[in-house]
Parts: sequence; structure tokens; C-alpha cells
Amino acid sequence: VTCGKKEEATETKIHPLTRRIWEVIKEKQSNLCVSLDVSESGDLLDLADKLGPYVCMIKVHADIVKGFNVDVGLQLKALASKHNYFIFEDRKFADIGKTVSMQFSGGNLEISKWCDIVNVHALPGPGVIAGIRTVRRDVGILVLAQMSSEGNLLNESYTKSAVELSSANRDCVIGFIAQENLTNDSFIVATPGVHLSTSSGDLGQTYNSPQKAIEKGSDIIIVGSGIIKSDNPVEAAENYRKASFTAKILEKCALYS
Ligand code: UP6
Repeated sequence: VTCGKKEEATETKIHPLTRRIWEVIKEKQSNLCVSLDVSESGDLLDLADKLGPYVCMIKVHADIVKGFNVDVGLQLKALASKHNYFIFEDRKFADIGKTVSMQFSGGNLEISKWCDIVNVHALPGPGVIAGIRTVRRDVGILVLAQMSSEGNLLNESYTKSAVELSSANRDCVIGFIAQENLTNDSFIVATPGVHLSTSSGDLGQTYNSPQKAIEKGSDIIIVGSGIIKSDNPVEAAENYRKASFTAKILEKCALYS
């Protein structure tokens, strides 16, 4: 079941958003996505402005930010134009399509108005993708195919089903949240659970180094605490950028941009 027009869902065509992402990665020499997990909108915007130059993408959890509303989202978007990064709302939608469409467009967050990319769990089936697509056709979807948390239930067979769901919806799915390469094509692999100096975090989080994640086939490295909890987030972002932008990533830029 596809969520879009059949003719768009061909395997050979690289998604236009995927191309734009690789262009930004090439231009900024950065495949780093910083996860701004903060609870105040002032801190969110301040960090977005400071770290924007070092990243290709900023990931947010709008629902952990006190008083987040569409104005905050639009300010984040204005900073995205200034610094040339994509906005990824890590909402992990996981409901029936109709509810997802309302969660995506409505409430206090009005996610659909300010983000470029969202992610969804594969669990509900194709409806979760259709729910996003019915609101906005041009938003990029990342499907959660693997997780970094200890004891997660996304086993090999689930991952395989998540890849199948994604392949059937190539007009709107641009890739995966995963720990390794899952297909040999233009699907982007964005990897959280990355830290330069520790292998485990709070409440069951597990970490790989950026080098290890890239070796395993990751394209975009997602870092939260490693950057925002450091004494000097700007310096840390530059360190993570350097550690993540390898020759392999440069090759992929040439291939997909
Ligand atoms: N995240 C993971 N693992 C997943 C999926 N998502 O850690 O499998 C998200 C978390 C958090 C960020 O919700 O926002 O990535 C990781 O933050 P950290 O680097 O501070 O651990």
C-alpha cells in the first residue's frame, strides 16, 4: 500500500528532499544533526542560532519545550533559513492515520507548519504515513526501523517490515532512524545514540562513537547530550562535525546530491 501517487514511488528516483539534504551536507561539510532537548523555548532558539552553522539538521521534541507554539516553530524556521539547516521534529507518530493527521497539524504545536522532516513508528502500518501525507505532501518521513535504547522490541523481523513499509512509500519516506545501513540505495540512515566519550546514558540509552556509527552505514549522526550538556556546545558541535564527516560521507554527497 502506498501513501502517494504510484508513478512517484519508483526505486530509481532519488527523493528531491534527499538531494537537498545531501547538498547541504556537502556545502556545510556537516552530516551532524544536533538534538536540542531543552525545556525552554529561549534556550532552544539560542542554541539553534549558535549551533546552526555546524549542522545540517536540528532535531527537536516540541512537546518537551514549555510554551512551544507555532511562533516558536516559525522562529526556528527563520533560523533554519539563516543557517541552512533542516528541521526534524522527533514526534515518533504511532497512531491510526486520522489521529496522526490531527497530531501533525493541530494542537498547540502545529508541527506541520514549521518542520521539514518527521518520524513515525512502523507499528500502525501504512496509515501512519498516509496520516502525515494527507496534511503535507512535501514533508520528509523517517521510519523508525531500529532504536538505541536497551531492551527495545524492534527486532530483526520488525526492522525488515519497517524497511518494506518504507520501500512501498518512497514518495514520502526519505529514510530511517536506525543504527546501521539497511538498504543499498538512497534511503538516508539517521542515527541517534551517539557520544564521543561514553557508551551508556540515562534510563537505558546506549551510545556508539560517531566513527563506529558511520562505519556501520549511518549517514546522519544525531547527537544530543554530547553537545548540549558539554561546557562548550559550539566547540563540541565542531568536534562531532569533524568526527562524523568522513571520506565515505563525502562519496555519498557526490552520489546523491
Ligand atoms: N532517540 C534516541 N534513540 C532512538 C530514537 N530517538 O536516542 O532510537 C532520540 C532521543 C533523544 C536523542 O529521543 O532526543 O535521540 C538522543 O539524545 P542523546 O544524544 O542526549 O542521548
